[in-house]
Amino acid sequence: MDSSGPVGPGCRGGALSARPECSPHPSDSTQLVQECLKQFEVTEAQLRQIQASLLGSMEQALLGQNGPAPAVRMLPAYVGSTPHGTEQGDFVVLELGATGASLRVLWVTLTGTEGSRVEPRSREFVIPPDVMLGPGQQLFDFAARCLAEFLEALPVHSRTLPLGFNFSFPCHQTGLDQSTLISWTKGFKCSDVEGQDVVRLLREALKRQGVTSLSVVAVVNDTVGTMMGCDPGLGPCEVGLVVDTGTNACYMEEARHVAALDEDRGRVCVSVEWGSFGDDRALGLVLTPFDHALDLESLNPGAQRFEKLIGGLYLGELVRLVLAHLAQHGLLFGGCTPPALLSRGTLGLEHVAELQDPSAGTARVLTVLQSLGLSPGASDVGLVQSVCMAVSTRAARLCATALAAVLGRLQHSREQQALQLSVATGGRVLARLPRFRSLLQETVMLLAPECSVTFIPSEDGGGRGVAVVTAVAARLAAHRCLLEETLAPFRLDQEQLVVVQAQMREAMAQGLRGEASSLRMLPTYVRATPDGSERGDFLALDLGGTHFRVLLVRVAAGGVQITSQVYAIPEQVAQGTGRQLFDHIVDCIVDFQQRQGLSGQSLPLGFTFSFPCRQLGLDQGILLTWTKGFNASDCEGQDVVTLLREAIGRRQAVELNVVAIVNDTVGTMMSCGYEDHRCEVGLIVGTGTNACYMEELQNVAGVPGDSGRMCINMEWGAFGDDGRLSVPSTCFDASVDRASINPGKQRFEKLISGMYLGEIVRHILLHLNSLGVLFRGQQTQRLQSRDIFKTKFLSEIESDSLALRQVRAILEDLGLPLTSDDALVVREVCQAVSRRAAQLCGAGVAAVVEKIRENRGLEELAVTVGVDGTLYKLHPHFSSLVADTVRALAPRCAVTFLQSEDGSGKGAALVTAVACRLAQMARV
Ligand code: 0WK
Ligand code: BGC
Ligand code: BGC
Repeated sequence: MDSSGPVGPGCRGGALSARPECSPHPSDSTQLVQECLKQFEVTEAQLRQIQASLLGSMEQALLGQNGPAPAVRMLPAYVGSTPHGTEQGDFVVLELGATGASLRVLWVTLTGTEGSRVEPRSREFVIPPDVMLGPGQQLFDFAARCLAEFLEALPVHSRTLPLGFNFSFPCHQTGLDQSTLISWTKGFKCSDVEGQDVVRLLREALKRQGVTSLSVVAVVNDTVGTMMGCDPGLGPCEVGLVVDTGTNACYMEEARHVAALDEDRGRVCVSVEWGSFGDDRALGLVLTPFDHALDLESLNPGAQRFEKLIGGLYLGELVRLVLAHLAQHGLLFGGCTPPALLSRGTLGLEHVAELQDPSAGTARVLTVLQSLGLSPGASDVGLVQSVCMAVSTRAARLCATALAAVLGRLQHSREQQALQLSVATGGRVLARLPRFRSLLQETVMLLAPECSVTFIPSEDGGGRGVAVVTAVAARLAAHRCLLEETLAPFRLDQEQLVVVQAQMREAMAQGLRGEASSLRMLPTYVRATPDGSERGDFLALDLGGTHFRVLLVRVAAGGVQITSQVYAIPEQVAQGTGRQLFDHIVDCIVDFQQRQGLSGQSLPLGFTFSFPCRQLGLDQGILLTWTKGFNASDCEGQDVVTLLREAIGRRQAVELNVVAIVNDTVGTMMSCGYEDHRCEVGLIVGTGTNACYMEELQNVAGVPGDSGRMCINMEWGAFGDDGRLSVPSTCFDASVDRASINPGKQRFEKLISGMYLGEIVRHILLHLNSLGVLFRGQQTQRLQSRDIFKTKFLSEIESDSLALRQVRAILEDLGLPLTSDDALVVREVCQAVSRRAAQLCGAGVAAVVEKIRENRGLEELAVTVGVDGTLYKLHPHFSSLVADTVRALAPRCAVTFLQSEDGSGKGAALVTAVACRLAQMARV
């Protein structure tokens, strides 16, 4: 710096000396003084330029487009859930960083009733300089000891008190209690903290110091605490402004404008971190040599340039540098530069506040200067005050400019020209420099005239606000525990799944041996999968899934052609009489034949009948019990093919040759087997669930012959109906079972399939609603109605491509009054329920493929599983979770899952084709 500018500490030619350096009083002093102070004047044009540049940086950062050195950071503060006003309880707040070399501990009691306040108890602890610059552990241990000391005198009574950590530094927050320090500011520079989660560091320190009565539930930036502490009676504060040792602001931004967040509804609090504005030279036009000198000697040169123009930590230093400059140029203190004026930190905020206080008379100013080791003359008072005024005026106007930029952002974000809002303010610069406050208001009105701003000084530096955020965090943390507790039984670990696999193997063996077992292991009389030589036209029926279909299946050399028609099975038919049901089926067949010009033709027909049937032959199946919402009378215990034939018989002029009845699992296996000959397992995960596979005939009791294989319909939906399934049954499963038309039956199915998952979720949501975790505990009528939460919602809500906003849309269509937190909770519930279903299904498939491998005495087995069913096909993660579980539980089986394209109708036709071919060969 040239001789005309300020000098570095100490004296010319090097080392600091106690003896003041003196220089002659220049003739043109007034002009020199004017020149010097003029540097601190910022014109309105410059302010507007800074305002525009800052607004530009803010919007760039919101879009996630930060340059190499982000001008401002725009950090989401995870405070979206605004206080209900009902928050109550005792909270401890630890404030670190807001007020420089001290930390404050507060005990805040929230009454939960508007207007009634309990004065917080607080204590300030001075932080030794070596602690502010030493190892991070030392700083956090110091904080923990202060907390312990503070609590000693207070009625803690072995409770665990929620602690809110007011940590006033730039942090990437990833949760209300997770925050990574980006960089220190304001006189702090502890090692091993930047890049770390400061909540973890505090928790570890509390542990090391044996403080067990505190649980850290939230970390909050001081601007957020200031905004949240704003008395709701004075109107919602949507901006929090702090000017203390450092400076910063936060405000409520539309969530959809924050690229870093996956949310578009509602608002979220964003900490601007404007202290770093200008680090990319945007401030070049207003920075003075004094600012550069201050920056060079600071702990973080080149950083926080904007803060160093405004923050209370720097105002005194700037004044000192100017006073030193003026003294060295003989313009002050008789041209003598006392050592005090050359040593950093001599002048603090309180000095500037006193020196510039217009009501402080000359005597007072002289006293203050003498207390600093200076020997001022009366003539110096005016100049010293002007210097203080120049520095703090610039600070106030620049702070106002930044605030005006934030207001401009709010105008953009709310698409409102005129804005009326309250700004909560905190910090000693605002509190101690009255001129600062008035200049701030004036300049804001100048730069943002359309905004009518009410400034609301925070009464306790944001302590109450931090307590409110902590209360909200505590509430969310408590909700998180309740949610974890509720969902824990749905989280199955590998060990539990291995047990399920073993229990299924045991039940399979018992079922095959014809012993009592919840797995009926029904022989299907399908002995082979298609070999591609099948030919002909076949009719097929597909009953039991979401849709009833009639199909015309043409099997030719070139492949299989299918024409099909979906028909509805009204509930009153599905739950009417058997006669009604089968007459309805024949009506559909006749309608189909007419549409396809097949009337009068008697094509071989394959009947996919997706219910448990004991087959006595390919075309004989005794219905054992209805499942999946069907309950037609006079059918159970009857041969379904007979019932169909009788219905055909009741209909004049209809000729149909029912050749085979197959289960949809068998149809699916056959249909996929036509494409992939290794397909020896059929799996359905749709309305219901079930599996079949090719078993060695010798293992099938009750079916003559012991060579070759036969397809076994496991009817695994009933697995566990004998109580031998160790998977914990939750009260929600019990509610779904109780409300079903077949209580106590199809236990495994009711844990897995599409007919039930939505209902399980609905019951869990009702439970969480009753606990106050969801929908603010408000009763939601809509959720009381059965089947209102469709299983397809799970598939939609869990889709990765669906942002939270779409989750909300689905739920709002259900008329649920939800917050964004609620949408997250609902998604988590859906994930837990579908994950359990997929894992259990995977454990079942693992049991089957291991059985086949062992049947064949193979080290390794490569097998294909043909799959169908809406849940398996539409759910975004179900199929991969099933495959992961099978890989984990049957590592020696290479399992390919082949989704059936044409459903099991084709399979039924192929079974019919095989039967016809075999019958043909038998006749030849
Ligand atoms: C389509 C098949 C049908 C089966 C259904 C199961 O063609 O046989 O019953 O899948 O899935 P859902 O329709 O129950 O979801
Ligand atoms: C920090 C901010 C804080 C402000 C006021 C700045 O140095 O980066 O996080 O809000 O000081 O304390
Ligand atoms: C039935 C099975 C059928 C499964 C899938 C179950 O309810 O009992 O026969 O395979 O649903 O549709």
